[in-house]
Amino acid sequence: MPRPTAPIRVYHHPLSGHAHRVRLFLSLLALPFEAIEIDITKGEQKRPEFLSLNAFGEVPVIQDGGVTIADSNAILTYLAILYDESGRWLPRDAVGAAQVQRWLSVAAGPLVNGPGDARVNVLFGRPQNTRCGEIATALFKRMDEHLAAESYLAGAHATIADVALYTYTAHAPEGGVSLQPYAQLRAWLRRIEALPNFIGMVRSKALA
Ligand SMILES: N[C@@H](CCC(=O)N[C@@H](CS)C(=O)NCC(=O)O)C(=O)O
Repeated sequence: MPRPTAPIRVYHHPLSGHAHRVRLFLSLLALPFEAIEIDITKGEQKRPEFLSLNAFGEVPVIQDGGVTIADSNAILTYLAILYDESGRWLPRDAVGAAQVQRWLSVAAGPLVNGPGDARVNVLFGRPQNTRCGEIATALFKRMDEHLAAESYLAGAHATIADVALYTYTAHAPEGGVSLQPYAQLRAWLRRIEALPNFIGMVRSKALA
């Protein structure tokens, strides 16, 4: 298994689920990393020195030796291809890779637009948007049905699809979205939390 020559630098914020999915995957792969906090509540992500790492002005970003990668799903893909030669976390065959990518698209779409945005509204004291709740309900119902037949999102074992979907699903109650109706979804969360080297994300003050 290849190893980085120095700890991978991860620019993150402790309440960013996008950044947490990267820290989680680094931990699951048992790769050394150094977390550098960017205070997105103070606009540090829009300063020139950070924009030179990610012109979109968002965490997460990683630096691995001379390589800089932004975007959580791009980072998961990079880490899986470079550091997991077994192809377990990101299958190398066309169908297996497509099945994972299908869920990475969900992680960048309805997961963010539904439960993700509902949580951000609570965290930042913004008015709640009913559309977020509707998107979350439709998504979690679909995931729950899917997980009745499969242990993990893209098949019989965990892949980066599960890593990408975990955080904003687990933290949906912080946005007022209950997980109680979804028994299969909750069982899937517990399976991920039982993986060796799992690390969670801090709960937001909204529910502390
Ligand atoms: N597509 C990006 C989205 C990242 C993202 O939305 N990051 C948020 C924190 S969760 C951020 O940095 N927001 C600050 C801003 O937009 O100014 C990814 O997957 O990494």
